[in-house]
Amino acid sequence: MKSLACLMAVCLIINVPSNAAARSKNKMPNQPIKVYYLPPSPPCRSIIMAAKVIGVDLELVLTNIMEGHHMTPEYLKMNPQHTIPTMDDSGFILWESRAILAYLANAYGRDDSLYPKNPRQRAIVDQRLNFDLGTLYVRYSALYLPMLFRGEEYDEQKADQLDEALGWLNTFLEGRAFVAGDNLTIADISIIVTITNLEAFGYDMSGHPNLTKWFERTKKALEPYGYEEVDVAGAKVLANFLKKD
Ligand SMILES: N[C@@H](CCC(=O)N[C@@H](CS)C(=O)NCC(=O)O)C(=O)O
Repeated sequence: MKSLACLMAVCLIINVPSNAAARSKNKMPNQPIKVYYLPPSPPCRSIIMAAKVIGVDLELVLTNIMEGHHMTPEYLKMNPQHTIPTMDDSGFILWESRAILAYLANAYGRDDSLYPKNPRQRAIVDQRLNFDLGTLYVRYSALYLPMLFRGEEYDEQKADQLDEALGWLNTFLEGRAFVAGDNLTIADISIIVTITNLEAFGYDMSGHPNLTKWFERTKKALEPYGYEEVDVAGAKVLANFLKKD
């Protein structure tokens, strides 16, 4: 197992100011929401961008999973599953990035555009989030995590399975600007981190034209909310890791 120690030698706390300007006070958290994170971690990147879109402040707690900071008794008490991201909103603890995205949008969203209240519209967002959790990210992980962390070779069969999932995503995007409809939702913010990794890894997505158009559109939509500094920067760290193999 390689080490990302250069990136995470210490645990520190970083305040990420948001654009919370026009927010009524009762919609703001009492104190910044803590998120235990690591910069290159894809699910952590989605939380940071979503918080910026929503306009809610985060207190980011750098958590070095390569050095076991997620296995301390304190961390395990908070999250027995020992994953990052983990959120602590004034004592309300939550993990699983897509659940955190939904919570932030529900609790602090200016309106319901990121996570619609309409049952059918919300169901489509949920379907995309579940597709991401259960299919897209799983197939991405099956191909790339062994290459990233165990130095294994590119596996054509796993690549075909990932490409099949990208093909499904391409089909979902037929006639839609964003993955769940006409506007950006938390599903786009969850899915883009995987697609950003694929771009950084040099994966050829040109066979999926709806997907590549959506990718450019969503990059633009997230540009003011840390797309380059958070998402691309994290993906580049992983890509460098890949190239060292
Ligand atoms: N489905 C979870 C995945 C979380 C996850 O596996 N995070 C990785 C880092 S990207 C992690 O915490 N690994 C350490 C561990 O599982 O012990 C989510 O979206 O939050």
